[in-house]
Amino acid sequence: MLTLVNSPSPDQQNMARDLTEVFYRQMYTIRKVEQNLLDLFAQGYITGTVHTSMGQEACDVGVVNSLDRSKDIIFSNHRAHGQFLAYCDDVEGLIGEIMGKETGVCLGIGGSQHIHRENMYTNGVQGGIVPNAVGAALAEKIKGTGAITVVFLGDGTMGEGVVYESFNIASLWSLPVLFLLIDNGIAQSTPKHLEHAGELETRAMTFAIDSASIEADDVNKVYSTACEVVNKVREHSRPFFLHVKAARLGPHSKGDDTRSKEEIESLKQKDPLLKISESLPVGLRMEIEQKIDVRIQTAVEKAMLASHPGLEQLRRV
Ligand SMILES: Cc1ncc(C[n+]2csc(CCOP(=O)(O)OP(=O)(O)O)c2C)c(N)n1
Repeated sequence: MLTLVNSPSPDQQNMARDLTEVFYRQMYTIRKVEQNLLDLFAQGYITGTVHTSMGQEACDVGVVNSLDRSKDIIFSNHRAHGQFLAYCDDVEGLIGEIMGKETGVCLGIGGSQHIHRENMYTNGVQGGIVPNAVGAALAEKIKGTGAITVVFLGDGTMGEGVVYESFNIASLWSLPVLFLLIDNGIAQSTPKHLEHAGELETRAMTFAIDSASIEADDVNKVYSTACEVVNKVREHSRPFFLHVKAARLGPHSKGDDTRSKEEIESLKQKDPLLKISESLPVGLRMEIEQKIDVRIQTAVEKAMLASHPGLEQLRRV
C-alpha cells in the first residue's frame, strides 16, 4: 500500500502528485462522458437507458486502479461506465456502444448495461452477475493464476438472495473475490431505510468474510484502502466485503430523480471530483480538461457518423 502520510519523502510526494493527476484525468473523463450521454439521450440519439456514475467516480477509479489489469477480472452491473473507463479508457468504444453503433466496444449490441472488454463483464440483472464472479474466482484459483475477481453491486441489490448464496460459497471454498458494495443510499427511487433492516456494512460478516467500510469522497483514500484489500484477497485467497459509502449525484437513469433539490444539493458537498480538483494547480487542471473535452467531442462526432451494426454482424455474435 502506498503510504502518503507521515512526512513523505520527495519520491513519495512526486508519486502522490502523479497519481492525483492520473486520477483526475480518469474522473473528469468519466464525468464528462456521462454528462454527454445524458445530453445525447435527451436529444434522442440514445435509446434504451443510461445509468450514470456521477458522484461515484472516486470509488470506480480508486478500486479499478488497485487491480492488476493484466489478469484480475471485473464484474459489474447496470452502473458501470465509470469502471469501464477507469479500466481501459476506451471513450470512443463506450460512446459508440451506448449509441448502438458498430464502432462500439460490443458492436453496439450490448448497450449501456451489457459491456464486455478483455477481463471486464457487466450485466443489468440485479445480482445476476455476482455468482459469475464467484465462479470465475474458483476457476482462477484452480488454474493457480493468482488473479482475483471483483464484483460491484449496489445497496438495493443487497436484497437479492443470490448475493448471500454467493457469500456462502465464496467463504466456504475460500475464493479470491472482492465484493464491492457501492452504497449510495437509494435504489432507483427507494431509499435504503425502506428496503433493508439492519446495517449493510456487517452483512457479510456472518459468512466469516472480512469487511471494511469507507467513504467515497476522496479517491486517494479509496485507492489506498482498495490496494490493501486487494493484496489481502490475493495473498490469502479469501473473499472480502468492502462497503463504500457514495453519493449518487445524478438521476437513477436519464431524468428520473425523485429526490428533493435540497437533498441533491447537500450531496454535492461530497462531490469527489470537486475535492480532487481543488488539489491540482488551476493551469494544469484547465489543460487536462481542455484535452479531454476535445477528445469526447470527437468521439461523439465519430459515433454520430458511424453505422448501426448490420445483420451480418449480428449473425456473427
Ligand atoms: C432483478 C432485477 N430487478 C429489478 C431491476 C430494475 N432495476 C435496475 S437498477 C435498480 C435499482 C438498483 O439499485 P442499487 O442496487 O442500489 O444500485 P444503484 O442503481 O443505486 O447503483 C432496479 C430496481 C433489475 N435490473 N433487475
